[in-house]
Amino acid sequence: MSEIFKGIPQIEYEGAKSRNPLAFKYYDPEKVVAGKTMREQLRFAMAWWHNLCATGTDMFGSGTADKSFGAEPGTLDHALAKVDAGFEFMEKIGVDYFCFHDIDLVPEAGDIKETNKRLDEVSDYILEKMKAMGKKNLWGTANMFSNLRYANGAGSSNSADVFCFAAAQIKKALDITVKFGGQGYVFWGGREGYESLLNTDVKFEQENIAKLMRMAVDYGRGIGFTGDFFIEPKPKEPMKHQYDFDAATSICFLRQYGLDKDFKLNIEANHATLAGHTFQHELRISAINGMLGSVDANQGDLLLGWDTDEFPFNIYDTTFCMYEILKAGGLKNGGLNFDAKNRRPSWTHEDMFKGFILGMDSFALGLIKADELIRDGRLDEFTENRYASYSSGIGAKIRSGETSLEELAARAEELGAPAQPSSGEQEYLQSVVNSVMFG
Ligand code: XLS
Ligand code: CA
Ligand code: CA
Repeated sequence: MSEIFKGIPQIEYEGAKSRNPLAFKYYDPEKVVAGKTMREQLRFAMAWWHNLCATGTDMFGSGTADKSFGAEPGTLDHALAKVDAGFEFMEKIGVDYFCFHDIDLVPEAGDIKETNKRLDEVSDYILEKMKAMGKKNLWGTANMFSNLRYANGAGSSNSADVFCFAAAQIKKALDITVKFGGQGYVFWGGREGYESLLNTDVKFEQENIAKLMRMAVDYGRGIGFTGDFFIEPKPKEPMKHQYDFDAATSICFLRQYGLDKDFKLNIEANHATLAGHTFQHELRISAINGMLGSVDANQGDLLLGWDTDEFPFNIYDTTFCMYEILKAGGLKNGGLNFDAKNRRPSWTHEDMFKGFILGMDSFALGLIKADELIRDGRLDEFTENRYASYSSGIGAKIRSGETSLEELAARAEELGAPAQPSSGEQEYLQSVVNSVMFG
């Protein structure tokens, strides 16, 4: 097997002053931050679909990037060449994990038995490489949105036969995830949603999605999958209404159908902003519900409003993401998956590396700054003091549930006029953040 990314060296850490475009400025894998090495804290993953498959096609033009890797696209040879490219890429950039959809790995055949045969062959080859190079699978998933049969959804399809195909794909994707020792299995909604209520039984569809997930859990546990199942919330695109709109909606769904013990959430930055939330909000809502599982590390463009899947660049966002992760005690079975792609005009193989360098450095710097913010302590101290009225007297009784509306009303009457709450001092806290980040 010959080298694919010729001329690209092993990417090393050179420090913030380096002007070498093919070097890390902040990501120093062995540097210890908050008690663990950066490599352990960040657990970066490569998304097979964007990095090895996407060529930059958009609705106005064909791809600009050459991802043939020396083989004819659409052939099994190409599927194997992508494996070679993927492992050489992970090795040179220093990423330990990858994530995949079933049909990122092989071209889908007309018959599912043939697709599965191809998956066996290519996954055997991947496993060989994983063992030889020490690479790991973060999570697997099934693509239940591209094929025409999923036009009306997969678990939410009106067709029971389509539901069977979805089940078959999940079964196989779980088999491969377990074969790779993967730590997660993702359900992103795909086309699980609707365009019009005029033809849709929402309750029926949601019940069916839950049944499919329950069968996936039962099958997965039966074949030895001990990792986490994840729902990846997204509010829109491709469907107008996606059932897994955001973290709160997805948690409600999981609890409603008794799936919350096996599932956590995979939070994607770009999906958070599409839902009208910040990335940090979605992480916090997941974390406080014990549901923070994994992260799709990218960013959107607020001026555009669709799912642009850009490499992370905004250090405030990476800092607050790592702040939430550190506060939650880290990601257990999860990691930071670069569900991100180069912009269409950045079409060279070198750009693939530069995208990851940007993303990895942005998160490394975010990790350093989040740790500094936590150690600085002023945010925590302020927030704790802000609720101080609940630590004694009537406040303590409210917290412990030892009071009643009557007692509280009597207290209000005693006070006579509404009490003035203390200032939120948001501007002061924002300046604390800036002084920690840039001081
Ligand atoms: C699409 C999603 C998808 C999932 C995996 O918007 O981000 O790529 O991560 O199916
Ligand atoms: Ca994603
Ligand atoms: Ca996305």
